[in-house]
Amino acid sequence: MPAFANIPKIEFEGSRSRNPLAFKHYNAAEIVEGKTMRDQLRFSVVYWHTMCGQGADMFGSATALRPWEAGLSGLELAKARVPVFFEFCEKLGAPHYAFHDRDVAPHGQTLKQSNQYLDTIVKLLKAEQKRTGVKLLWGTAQLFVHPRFCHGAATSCNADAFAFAAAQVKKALEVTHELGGEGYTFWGGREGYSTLWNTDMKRELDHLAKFLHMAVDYKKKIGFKGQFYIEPKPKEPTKHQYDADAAACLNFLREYGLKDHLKLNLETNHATLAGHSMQHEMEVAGAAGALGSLDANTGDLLLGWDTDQFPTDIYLTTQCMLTVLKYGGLTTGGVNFDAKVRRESFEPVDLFHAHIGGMDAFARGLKIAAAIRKDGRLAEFVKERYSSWDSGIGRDIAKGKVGFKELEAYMLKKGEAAPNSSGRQEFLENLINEFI
Ligand code: XLS
Ligand code: NI
Ligand code: NI
Repeated sequence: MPAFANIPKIEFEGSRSRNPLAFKHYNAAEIVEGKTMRDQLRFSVVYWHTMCGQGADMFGSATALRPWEAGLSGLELAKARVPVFFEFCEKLGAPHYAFHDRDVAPHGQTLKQSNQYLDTIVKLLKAEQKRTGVKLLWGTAQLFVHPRFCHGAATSCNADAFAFAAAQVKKALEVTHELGGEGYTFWGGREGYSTLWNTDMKRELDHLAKFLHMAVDYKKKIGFKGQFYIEPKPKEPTKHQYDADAAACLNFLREYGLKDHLKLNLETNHATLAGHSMQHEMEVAGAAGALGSLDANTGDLLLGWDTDQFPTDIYLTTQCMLTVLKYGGLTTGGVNFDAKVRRESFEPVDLFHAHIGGMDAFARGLKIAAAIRKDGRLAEFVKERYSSWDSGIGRDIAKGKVGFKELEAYMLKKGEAAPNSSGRQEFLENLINEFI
């Protein structure tokens, strides 16, 4: 008996449809900027929120109604979730998914037992991938729930915690490889500190770099060709997370010779927590050739934590897709809904509404971004704004032909800088609204 027996396959019905279980904008086969929407957006469903999220928060217990879980626990529960998850992805038409080792399979009493549990589930995942054609966008290891990681994993003061984490990532890389994963993500769950009084920051960062180098080596060893990602997040759970934002991650990667091996997996809510917009984070990554994948969600600007809501803001998705298209589109990465339904939205059908809404919001963002690019006025304005660098003294500076001495001589002769032109922010904001 299918888990979502009353829910049909979600079809594209167009913007006039009033069917909550249909796409109004996401038409997988439609071509936008030379690729199908399916290939431009590469949507992905996360296992942890979708299958394991129970609606609990720090003040209240689980609310989610998940009939397929009735009476089950441990490995039996983990097994029961697999076909439900793939039924969900299939009905939604999501081409990808992502998981942590410990959300698909439970923690065992020992590492050995945990590995056995994982192997059992990986067999089922593999069969379901084959049956449905749904692919693994990226895998990851959960290195933050168990008490052994209370001081962090790769940055723990306890070398054994580092060793355990290494063993766990080794296994997670193997299974990601086995499942044909297109990537692997490192989110430094507890890699940070709660107080500097007890912390040797330099030592912890050295260890984190060592850990990632080991992962790079092991990746080569097993012939895993997927893309590695590092996911920035500034706080929560610790006061300060080392991978605080895109710029901090890039600096860390460069400092430790890891830049060629990892791109960034950027999450909207993490950008907000860092005091940045998602577009800012994407531009920072894109400019460094490190725009990898998106954890598509959104925060609530009135709440200061990682609420992981589904993205519905067309401005946000437009900005995301403008930046994605600007940097050549998603290749190995995707639009991965690292997002969860609200505690108050406890029925299974809410999972569908949430994902359909996110997919439609990104589909609109994609189409709007493509229209803005086709129109060309925005790009033309920016090009024109910098035109003083295309000839004369600007070009000489950019080409490294002049230094301070020549520039002084130039200005002494000229007397005053050429007049500035208006930034036209309001004009541009209005222009964007023409498309939204
Ligand atoms: C948590 C992170 C996490 C990563 C995967 O805030 O977003 O879900 O994406 O470990
Ligand atoms: Ni994430
Ligand atoms: Ni998050």
